[in-house]
Amino acid sequence: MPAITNHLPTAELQALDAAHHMHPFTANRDLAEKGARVITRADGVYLTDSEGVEILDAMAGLWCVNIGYGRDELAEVAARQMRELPYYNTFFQTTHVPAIALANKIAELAPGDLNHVFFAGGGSEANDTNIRMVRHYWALKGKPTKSVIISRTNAYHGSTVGSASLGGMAAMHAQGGIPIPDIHHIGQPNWWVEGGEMTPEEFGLARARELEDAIQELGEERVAALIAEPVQGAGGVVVAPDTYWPEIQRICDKYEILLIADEVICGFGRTGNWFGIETLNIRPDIMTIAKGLSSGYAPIGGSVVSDEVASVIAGGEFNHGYTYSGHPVAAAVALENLRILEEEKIVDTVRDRTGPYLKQKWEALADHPLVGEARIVGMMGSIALTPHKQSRAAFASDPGAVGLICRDRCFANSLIMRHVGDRMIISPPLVITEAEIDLLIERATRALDETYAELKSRDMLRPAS
Ligand code: PXG
Repeated sequence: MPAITNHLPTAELQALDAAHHMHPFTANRDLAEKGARVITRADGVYLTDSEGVEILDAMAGLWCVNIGYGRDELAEVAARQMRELPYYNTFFQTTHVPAIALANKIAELAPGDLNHVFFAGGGSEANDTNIRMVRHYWALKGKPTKSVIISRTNAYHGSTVGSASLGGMAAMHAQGGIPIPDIHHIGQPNWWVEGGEMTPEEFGLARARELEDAIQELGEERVAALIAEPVQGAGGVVVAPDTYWPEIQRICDKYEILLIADEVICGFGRTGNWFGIETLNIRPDIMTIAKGLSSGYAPIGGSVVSDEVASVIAGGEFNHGYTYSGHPVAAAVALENLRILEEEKIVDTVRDRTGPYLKQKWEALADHPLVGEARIVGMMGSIALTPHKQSRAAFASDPGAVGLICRDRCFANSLIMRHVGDRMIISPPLVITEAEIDLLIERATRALDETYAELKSRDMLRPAS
């Protein structure tokens, strides 16, 4: 076999990829026919593919490359750590400096009494930890019947059996025998799609009260926790109406249930504060973290746990842990990433300067004939595509068909903007500059114009009846 390097022609790399690599969330036979896009390098907010095309990555990889690509400091820290101590575990009454330092740093950054970290390899594993930890917590408190975890439709919490059960993605639940028992879903606060005749404010309250209804229906003595993303990411950057979170917090305070904030996307500056819970004024008992923790340079996640929960769990042995919990190289890389985020005031810049700049430009996209609402919090934004704004109509075509056309027009314009159904989403690196934001908006507008023209010519600008 020839050495597989960047220098092989694209078609050859694609054939080798198709022969042996199974892609996540992909119809692999279809992809094998088309050939996967091969990314060869990246710097700042730009990717370069195997054809030498430079692409503006408005998704920061998978919502994770918060400090942008190409930061040598992280590579150097990783190399140093690999030489010094490439691996050791934190089981069996042992620890190491990177895990100690990272846990302390996270405790310092996390608000309130979220002072204890249980490490995992990523967000899915961390949410599996959360399932077991909250159930074990209640068992230790003498309330073993409190095992139901409430989540929301269209939520994404990961792909393991446990975390996908927490998630509210119907297409995922249709495969592989999930959900596991004792997971209950309530409606998502997606006013654009599901708000009907209600105002956003009325709808936000109504959806939050589904939590209270569920607790009453299931019985408080059965409910362990609610898990929710401060802003739903993979579900389409769904920003809840302003009335939603205060009501959810009121209900969590009133009943004896734990609140788990899944900060895998929102954490580490994405919403313009260190954590989404600060932007939305939420007081959770546990936070799930991953992605921006290391800016994706190394796989690491974790559960950040309150003093109260940690002290109950500390009472005995919690029979849970991963080979790579607190992996020294990943932890050292994450620590260096946090240093850069902090010292270069990247979160402050998003909150005070680039975030408001992007918001103004992004919201102006709502003037485009194809765009209904445009929502954005910090550096995560979405636009709803619609054939008729006033009625918030869906398209007559299959859900996602228009989004896919727009996604392809984005690629053709060297912009990575994702689609979730007929919603387009962005989540750029937090280091994106004003000039790069201008370019992002210029390319997005061109993609929208081209999509509009294509829909017109194919007679697809029709609302669903
Ligand atoms: N929670 C949230 C809120 C996430 O967004 C996870 C947990 C799981 O994390 P790991 O590290 O196990 O993947 C995620 C991950 C997409 C997409 O298509 C989003 C995620 C992962 C893959 C694809 O938007 N989010």
